[in-house]
Amino acid sequence: MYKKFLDLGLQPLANSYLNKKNLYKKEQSFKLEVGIDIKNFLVSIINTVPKTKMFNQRYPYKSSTSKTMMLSFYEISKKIKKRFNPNLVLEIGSNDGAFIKNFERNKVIGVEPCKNLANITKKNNYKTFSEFWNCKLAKKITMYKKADVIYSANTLSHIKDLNEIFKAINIALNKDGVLIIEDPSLLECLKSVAYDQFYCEHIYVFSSLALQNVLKKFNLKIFRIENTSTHGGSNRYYIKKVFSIKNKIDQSVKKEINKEINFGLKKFSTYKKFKKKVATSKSKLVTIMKKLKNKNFTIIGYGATAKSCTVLNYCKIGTQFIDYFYDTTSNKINKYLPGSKIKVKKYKTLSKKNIDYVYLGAWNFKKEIFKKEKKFISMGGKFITHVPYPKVI
Ligand code: JHZ
Ligand code: SAH
Repeated sequence: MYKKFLDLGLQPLANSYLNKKNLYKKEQSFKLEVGIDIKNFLVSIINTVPKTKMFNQRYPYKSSTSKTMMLSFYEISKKIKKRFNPNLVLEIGSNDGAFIKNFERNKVIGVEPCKNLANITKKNNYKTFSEFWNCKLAKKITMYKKADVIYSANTLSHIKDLNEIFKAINIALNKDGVLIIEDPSLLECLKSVAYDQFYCEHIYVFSSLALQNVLKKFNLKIFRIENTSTHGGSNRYYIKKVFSIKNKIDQSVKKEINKEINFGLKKFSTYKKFKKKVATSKSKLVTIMKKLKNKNFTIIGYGATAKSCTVLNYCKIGTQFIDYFYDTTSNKINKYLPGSKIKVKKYKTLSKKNIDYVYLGAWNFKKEIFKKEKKFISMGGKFITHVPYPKVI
């Protein structure tokens, strides 16, 4: 049973971009509420949307649109090769191939339910199964050869049925194999009041505590945790079948869990405090927008993210404040953000001539974006962010 601690209102599906034709049609929506399973400390959205409504041939997100992610996938694949020398790597949620393209074609298999994306890697001759991850698929893929490494970034937190995921992983993973999961960290999310980590696709925001509890049932164990800076602060969990852990568990596991306990992830009061901070964040962001608009400044958005969908709809920010969003993703251009109906335009280098303020939808790529927009910044162009608290930078 989930104990509710946050209500982010009625929300559309975060990646269901609108086009001119359906702009004024009633959008599908759901109540975005967040709760915690007190037994496992697992934080989850309470009402979920059927997976096929979110992940289908129209899915627009492409991992390879940011240099930061490309580099991160290159580096982890180098590490995997060096540390584990795998004969077969399996990726769950391979998207457009940003990770698998770092491996030899005969040593890697992708699983990606969105056909438009799976077709990209298939065309590049990477073996890809365009299906949802489950036991049946695990048996089919690894009938003759099991995986030495299963890697899954920003995907397992999107799958409701954790029983099915981990049962299937147990089927597909070699007895000495390593499962590597990478997902946004609940600790970082709460610390930086990044409430936009909650939307339809993010069914769970994992903590080490919760994951450790969930894994017990499947005889899987975390033996190492690395903190990574991607997506606003994530954790990379290294996991093995319990009986195959010969060496000691790395100290990083205890360290991370203690960090989480000390922050208060086991106490419901921590989540109630977060709820208050979220409400403050909303009113501050709206105040900033109102002040700037009253002075007739032009505000645009940068990075039409799934996260933005939560912020814009929760704060009721629409075209009264933001003229349009810039984004580099081909599938989002000339479409409209769900709910707020703000238009997404093809990215152009920012110019002070027609833009004063830029709301950072992709705040998780602040470093990469600020580097790209050096000129705009040097000319006095300003950004607005809500993480870790609403401010102009
Ligand atoms: P980004 C999606 O979330 C959905 P989103 C999903 N649920 C998830 O977990 C993460 O991805 C992994 C654009 N951009 O990665 C590209 C620029 O325009 O924060 C993207 O549309 N210029 C699967 O959508 C968006 O911003 C740039 O210079 O919250 C970034 O989306 C850069 C760097 C990005 O994920
Ligand atoms: N791993 C990439 C992609 C993350 S986006 C990255 O880190 O950038 C999440 C991906 O998971 C999407 O491409 C989506 O289609 C896929 N996905 C969602 N549900 C899934 C499921 N049940 N099984 C396998 N993949 C799934």
